[in-house]
Amino acid sequence: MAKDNALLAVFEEFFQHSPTIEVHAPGRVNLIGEHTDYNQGFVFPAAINFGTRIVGSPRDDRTISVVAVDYDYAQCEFSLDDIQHVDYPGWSNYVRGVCKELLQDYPNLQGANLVITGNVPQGAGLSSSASFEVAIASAFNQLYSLDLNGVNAALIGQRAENNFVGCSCGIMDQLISAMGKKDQAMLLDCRDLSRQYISLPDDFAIMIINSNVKRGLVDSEYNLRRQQCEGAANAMSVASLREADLTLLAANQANMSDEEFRRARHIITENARTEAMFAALKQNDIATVSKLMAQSHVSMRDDFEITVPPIDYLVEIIGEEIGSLGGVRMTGGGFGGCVVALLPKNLTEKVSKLVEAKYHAHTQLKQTIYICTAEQGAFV
Ligand code: GAF
Repeated sequence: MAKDNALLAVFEEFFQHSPTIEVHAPGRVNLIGEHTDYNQGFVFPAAINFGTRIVGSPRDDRTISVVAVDYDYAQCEFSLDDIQHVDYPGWSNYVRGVCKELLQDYPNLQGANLVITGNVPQGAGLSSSASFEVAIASAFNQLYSLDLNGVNAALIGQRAENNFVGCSCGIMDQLISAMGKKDQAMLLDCRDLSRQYISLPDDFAIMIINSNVKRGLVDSEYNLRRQQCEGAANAMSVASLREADLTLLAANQANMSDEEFRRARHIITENARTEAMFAALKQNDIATVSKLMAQSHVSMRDDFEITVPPIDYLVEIIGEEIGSLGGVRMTGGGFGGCVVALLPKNLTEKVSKLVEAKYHAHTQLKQTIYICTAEQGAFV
């Protein structure tokens, strides 16, 4: 990510004046509660110290002019009166999508000059897109004093993703990017969007290990999981899987496919684990945290079928190393991406060395490790 002063200089070079606003929106790591958000369930993410930064100025016409520092300073322009999805440059669809959704609520929106940079690893399951969407919403909020709050901004970002970009994602990523708090994780109830925050233990680190598995077919597999969950909910005559429990599921097993059954079992058990993990962290009961994260991973691997062998391998070797002193599981939408470990700070070096020694030899891939901190969201 370009440094702030550098960003300023880029802006001045492209637009011949100084920016009037600067905003930042973080990516996120999810500690537990995977694919539960669009099933009206619980998620437990933290915003992280990687994000998207934008500097901008207002315009007196309806043109949006954007420079993407990380795409070789590519510049793209479009009019708020004619917002079309484009094949190229793909990144501009996030700007277009958010503008289109903003126009629903603010039809008289004016244009903007924007320079954007980010350092959330892309395609790693750390929400680079949500951070981009929330940063755009935040930029317009500041440029035109729009009275957006974090929840509205998150919903706008989610609608942009659902309606314009084409992924039927839930609300977790945008909401934590907008509403995360420093040094805290957030238990979000995706049914009513109520939030409870909890400080992470001082002597613990959030360690993220990027498997660097290239994620393929993510959107289509993601959308398919969502359909299967809806299929299972229909078979049980409930509005969402949040309303179901294991007894109802067993009673209706004959009404659904084996896949629908296992997808639903993951969601039902994952919701329970997510609430239990919040309670365990409150008690500083790390042995329980460890067990819940391990169970979550197995459920994602066997019932939801969203993990891949290199990720399973990372979870296995790290889990063996840290035992009940910490937890480890895949984080994010799946089909590649990252593993998250919540572990005592004094174990991070040992775990890094272990992964370095074993991961490449076993998978021919090279990991990237980030020791992260929980950070403040764009609207906090
Ligand atoms: C992706 C989605 F964008 C989120 O809404 C969530 O469903 C997550 O996958 C899985 O928990 O990040």
